[in-house]
Amino acid sequence: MAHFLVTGGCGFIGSHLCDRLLERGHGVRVLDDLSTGSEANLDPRCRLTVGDVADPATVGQAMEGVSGCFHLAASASVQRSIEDWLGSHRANLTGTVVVFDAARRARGGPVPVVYASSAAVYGDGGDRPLSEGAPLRPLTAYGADKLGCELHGRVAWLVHRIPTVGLRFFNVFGPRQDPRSPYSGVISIFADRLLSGKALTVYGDGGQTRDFVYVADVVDHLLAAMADPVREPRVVNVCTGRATTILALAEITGRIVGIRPEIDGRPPRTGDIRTSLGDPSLAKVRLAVSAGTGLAEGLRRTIEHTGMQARRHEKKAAPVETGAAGIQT
Ligand code: NAD
Ligand code: UD2
Repeated sequence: MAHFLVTGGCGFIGSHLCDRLLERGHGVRVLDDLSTGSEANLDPRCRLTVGDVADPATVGQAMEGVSGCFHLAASASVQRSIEDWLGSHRANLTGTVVVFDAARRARGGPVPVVYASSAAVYGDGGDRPLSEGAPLRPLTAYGADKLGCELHGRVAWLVHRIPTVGLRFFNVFGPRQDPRSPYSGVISIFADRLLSGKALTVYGDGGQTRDFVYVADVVDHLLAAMADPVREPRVVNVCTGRATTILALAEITGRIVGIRPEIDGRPPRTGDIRTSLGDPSLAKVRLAVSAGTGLAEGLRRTIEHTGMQARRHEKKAAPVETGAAGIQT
């Protein structure tokens, strides 16, 4: 049984990875500051340290004795990288350098690191499917920091022989994605609003497209990357190669929930990318992994989970009848 460190393991993607590592009989350590993640997402068999990924002493301790590190901790919000440039940079780029440096210093030699990059490094890549060799023109500090992670991931190997693989996640969706912020993933927002009987907000004409990849397939890519025997630094897309418009997404989601969605049209969001579509071939060739879950099936599982969560919250919020003696009945 190997032990792995998952930074950001209390988050949406990280918690699904922790579940899968446990299923495979591995030991799991988690480092998370609970800034956006929640302990409720985490299987109690994981050993959780609540702390900051940008703190060298904390990360150094967490790295000791593990066979590999999955580095997912970051501020995933583009909006936060606009409002709090320095704070977002510290978490996303300084935190990643701290992880690489701790992987180098760990007793027993460099610890392999698989880390989360993002399609944000491409910026607005135009209509064609984006392969890893496409121009990298990030449009936000968030994307620039993710590109910085990739450059340091390359140096980690060239200078310190730390094996690294960067995974460029496109638009990830699935259970546990938090719908509560206007900048949450569109699928988590649509599912939550439809199940609450609310209208769906569509920014722009709804013709903008995204490559939506289901979280279980993202976990497949993370595990395949860690198992990759090749040690040279890699950067690999995590995508399906299929584009879906936001209007089509609204229609499919409505069909699965059984409610015709009411659309509330708004002006386009500043900086919104018109087309985002990835080329999945390198992952298939180099990591022998592909995203096999169709959008409709992924949506069904997400909506089922969201519905269950909504019912659980209703039960918690339901008024409690009290008898004459004020005793709860
Ligand atoms: P998330 O917010 O659910 O998970 C991030 C986790 O990191 C949270 O548990 C949070 O508490 C933790 N964290 C944040 N800053 C930290 C810090 N300084 N120290 C320790 N822990 C910290 O987001 P997610 O969607 O699961 O994203 C996971 C990773 O995938 C991130 O690196 C994100 O940039 C990347 N990514 C996600 C998507 C997507 O579509 N969800 C797309 C591209 C890239
Ligand atoms: C994703 C990431 C962002 C960054 C970016 C890089 C998330 C949540 N966002 O932004 O962090 O990595 O990719 O390219 O992972 N939309 C609506 N109605 C809504 C919500 C969204 O119409 O209620 C639209 C939105 O204008 C956009 C599309 O849906 O055109 C997708 O929005 P998103 O926030 O889910 O993801 P994206 O690609 O903008």
